[in-house]
Amino acid sequence: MLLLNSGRVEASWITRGLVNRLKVTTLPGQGCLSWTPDNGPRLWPGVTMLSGVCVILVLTLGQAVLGEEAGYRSYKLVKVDAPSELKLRAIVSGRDWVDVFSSEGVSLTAMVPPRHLAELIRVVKSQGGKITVLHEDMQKVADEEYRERMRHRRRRAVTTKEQDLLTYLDLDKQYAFQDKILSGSSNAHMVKERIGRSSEDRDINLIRISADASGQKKRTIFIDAGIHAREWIAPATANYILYQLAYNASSAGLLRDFNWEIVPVLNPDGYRYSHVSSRYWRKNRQGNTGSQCIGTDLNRNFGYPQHMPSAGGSSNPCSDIYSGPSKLSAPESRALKNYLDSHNDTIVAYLSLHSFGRYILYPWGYSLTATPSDAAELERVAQVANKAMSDDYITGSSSKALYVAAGGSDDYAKGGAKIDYSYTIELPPGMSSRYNFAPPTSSIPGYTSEAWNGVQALARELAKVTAIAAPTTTKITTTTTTTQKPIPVQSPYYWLYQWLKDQGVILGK
Ligand code: 0X9
Ligand code: ZN
Repeated sequence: MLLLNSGRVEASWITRGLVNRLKVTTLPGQGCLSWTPDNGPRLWPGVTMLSGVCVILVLTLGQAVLGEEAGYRSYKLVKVDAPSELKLRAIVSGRDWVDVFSSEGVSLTAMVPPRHLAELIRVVKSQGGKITVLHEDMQKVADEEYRERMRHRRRRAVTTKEQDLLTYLDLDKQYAFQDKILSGSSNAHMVKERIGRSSEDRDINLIRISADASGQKKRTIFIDAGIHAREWIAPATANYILYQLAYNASSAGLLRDFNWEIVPVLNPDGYRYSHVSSRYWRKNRQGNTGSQCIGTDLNRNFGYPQHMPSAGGSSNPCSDIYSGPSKLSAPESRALKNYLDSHNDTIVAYLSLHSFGRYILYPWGYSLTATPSDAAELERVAQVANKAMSDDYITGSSSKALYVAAGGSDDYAKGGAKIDYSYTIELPPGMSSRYNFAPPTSSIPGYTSEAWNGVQALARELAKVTAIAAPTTTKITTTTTTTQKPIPVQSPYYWLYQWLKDQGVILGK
């Protein structure tokens, strides 16, 4: 579509499943000046002409420059079945252009650039495996997804927070939602806090939800989403959880037992980029010295127990799983790390929302052999959440249930920040669904409410088995309560302790 507007021409067209916006102006004697949100201004010198001609020139010459490299024309989605996990690893290893979407046992689904398909077919065959092309052109898939989204789009500029829960929000709408949610609840007290800034200087926001404004120190459940840009169901789920906690009166018990801290989009730059430019973008948008390629995979950058790109990450900045030059080199991972470190006296559970595949994962991701001493307890609580959802989540340590990948936020939360209950939840759809990072808008309510059921069940379980030191912000006048130490869950008197706590005789926790 072209719009003529007093010498300036604006064009918009759809590629990569996204609307591209281009403004072109004639600069007399100098040439054509184009501007796109992603590429900024660019001068096309040596041509002095009418605006309309400028547009044709820029559209024709500009495809490659103005973002075609971010498209997925003829990219294939393939399923690889290998005879063993070892052979599956051999197929992928060293091939940084294989963008693994999901993986289960001896199979994986990945997106592959067309120029590498022949090589992949050869390698899979030489390892005795099987390769099936699921989609011939991922651009078409992204375009179709975009059209589906547009069919569900609210035409009104102003939407209610309830309407916002029914769709995938672009970054501006996501920020607006965070502000909308803050006011209007009679059930909960909320504050927004900036925990850091992204590499492109955007706010990384956290919403703290508590029963009231007293500032009472309580056990806290921390949830983040959007570490990976393209996993849009994750921020949508975080928003839903925020809303339910703050606006559903039946969340009173959960607010009595816990404070909640939620970061709906940890990687705002990447999230925005996956909306406006490149649908399958995963990393942040940080530049890399000595490379044209952009971005670090934040979930390879947390450096626990140390920076280990060779364990399921990559040292190649062009890879989708680039671990970064050093641990915590990305401002987004640093922001999360600093927050967890400085609030680990209250945070009892860390939940990181990702997609897809329906997994509940816990540490360690960095090693197949290392196991946390409380793995059985982590598994037990994961099962409680699973039962409250569709009961078909795969639970387990992430290295065993999924794959080895060092540098994850969950490993840092447990090993670095010493938060006992640390989970990565891979939200729906399941592994075998034809929708990957793009479940249709119509499935959002089902998926988000399923996750909310799991989170509630997990919280109710953790209310029984976790405790923090007595609150410091509440003035306690009686001596009996200040000296009361939490009784461990194994104690035969735990039920009595819990009951006294519920009656308000013992404060805190
Ligand atoms: O690979 C990841 O970072 C996560 N899967 S995803 O498909 N969302 O990219 C899994 C992370 C599990 N945790 C660790 N490996 N520490
Ligand atoms: Zn992810």
